[in-house]
Amino acid sequence: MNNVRFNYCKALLAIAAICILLLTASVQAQQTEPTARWNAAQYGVKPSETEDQTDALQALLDKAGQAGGGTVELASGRYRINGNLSIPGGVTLKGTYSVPPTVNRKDDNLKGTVLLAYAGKGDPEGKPFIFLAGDNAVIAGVIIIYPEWDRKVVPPIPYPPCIASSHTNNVGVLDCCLLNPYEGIRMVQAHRHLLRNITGYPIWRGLLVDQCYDIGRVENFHYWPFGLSYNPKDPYCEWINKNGVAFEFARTDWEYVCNTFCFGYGVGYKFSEYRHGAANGNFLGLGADSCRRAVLVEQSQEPGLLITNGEFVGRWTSQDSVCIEVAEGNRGKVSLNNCSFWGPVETCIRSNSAKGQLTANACHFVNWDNGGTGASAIKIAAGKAIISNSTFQQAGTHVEVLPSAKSVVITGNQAEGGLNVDGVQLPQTVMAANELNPLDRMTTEDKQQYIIDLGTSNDAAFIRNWHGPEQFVNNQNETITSRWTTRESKVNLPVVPGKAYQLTVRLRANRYRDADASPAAALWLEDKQVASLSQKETALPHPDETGVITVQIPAQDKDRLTLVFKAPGWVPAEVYQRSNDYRTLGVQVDKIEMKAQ
Ligand SMILES: [Ca+2]
Repeated sequence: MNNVRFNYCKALLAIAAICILLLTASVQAQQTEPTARWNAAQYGVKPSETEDQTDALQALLDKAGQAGGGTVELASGRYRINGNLSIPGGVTLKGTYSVPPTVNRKDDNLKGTVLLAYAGKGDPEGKPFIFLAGDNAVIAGVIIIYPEWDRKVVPPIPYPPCIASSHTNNVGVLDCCLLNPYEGIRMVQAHRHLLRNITGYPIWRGLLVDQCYDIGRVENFHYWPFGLSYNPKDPYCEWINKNGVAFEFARTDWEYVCNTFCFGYGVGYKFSEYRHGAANGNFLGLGADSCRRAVLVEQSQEPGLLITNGEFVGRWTSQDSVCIEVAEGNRGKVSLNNCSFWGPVETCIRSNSAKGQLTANACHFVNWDNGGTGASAIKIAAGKAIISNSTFQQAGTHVEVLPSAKSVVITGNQAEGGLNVDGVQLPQTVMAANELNPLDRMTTEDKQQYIIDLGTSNDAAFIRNWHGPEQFVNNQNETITSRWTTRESKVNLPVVPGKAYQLTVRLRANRYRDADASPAAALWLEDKQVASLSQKETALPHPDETGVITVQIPAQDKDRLTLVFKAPGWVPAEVYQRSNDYRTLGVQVDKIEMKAQ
């Protein structure tokens, strides 16, 4: 037994000696042999929510920089960083993640590397939390959380950028979650940046690129309300939905942006101009949901913005949202190819730029005219535009050309109810090979006698600025299709020149509130009042019944007349206690009939 115990002790001693030798060797290797990786835990950096790790981690980053670069590895854990970190050229600060993580709540007990940021509270122009200080500096695989953030504080407290770089080449931000920074990433004179696989919900701005003169890459972003239970009416969510910008591109040459998504911002993608100019580039697979402006082009370079495979989605009950707005001063071309627009929105594309050119090719549109007042899917208020090979999945006004537009070419489009263009008669509107609407298809014989049946899918080509289609049941239990007029609703009436007509308007009698109240409610033909809409004068039946107004129209030179329903308007919610209907209504119309005499 003794012998065995003696041998056992000897073996233990021998093992201990070997261990000491190995340890010594390893310490010597750390000191003398070159390495490309530093494990931060071995240099006094430890996970702690209470003890500041700034100095220890910065010292190791500097050491890696002095060694010529390499990777500083941070093990799983929450690291409190009271100050700022500067990553030297050639150094990667790397956490545990190799795909971008997401977070449900900021206090989740997450596995993986989490940096807790505190510095710069209240100072948006202060030092960034992480500065990529030299060429090829990289941060990768971490979650960054601002623990002092509080969604109940509105407006949110500003902080400096979470990650920034300037006067560098080839810096990178990879596989990170920027959970709740005030400003996410700022790249100014950071040429050929590579920003890839980023999640999070930056508050005021997610990304700014400016003064980047060689091609930067932005790929696979997902800016979505991580860490929040989202409620559009919550003041914090509302603040971001009004003031937040997910992506902003000012002067950058040939920026490549691919597969990026954002939710609930004031502007999803903002193209702006500061002192050094604006952007041009390739924007493939942009997504924006529930933004006031999915894309806002304030300015772009003349080679333009190539936006392909975009998905631009509306914003619930909003009546002021536009998916793509091109501002008046924009000079560059905006090219939209194979983009899809859906979700409730007022207008999908609005171009106001006199010098710019907009092309929408092979795009798809549905769910516009959220307010139901006849808003168009595409509105060209200025400059030049081409709308081609696109599809519109609902009846309504598909394209609106204003007299201030320079040239609008509309070809090869299909639309529910036939393509319906407002401004078709303008000399600058050129159209060919579009799906015809019922008005386009009318022969001279058709024009002798026809009925516009309001509230059915083929009424859209005839009407402008009406509320949406709806139905009511009359005294005979018949379902009547109809539309309400707005304060001023128009109807295009084709006529055969030289023929007199009888016009018959069939409308619902009992909701004549406005007409009762105001003698100004009237029917106009071109610039002449032709009939009253007043209850007394028209003596329409009561209640829930349709009555008729007839007007004799003398022979005309032209082949189209405009009938206008004018009314000061009334609001159901102001008349009926239980109503939630805040629309301004005029009268409810079932049918309009024209008959040559
Ligand atoms: Ca009808």
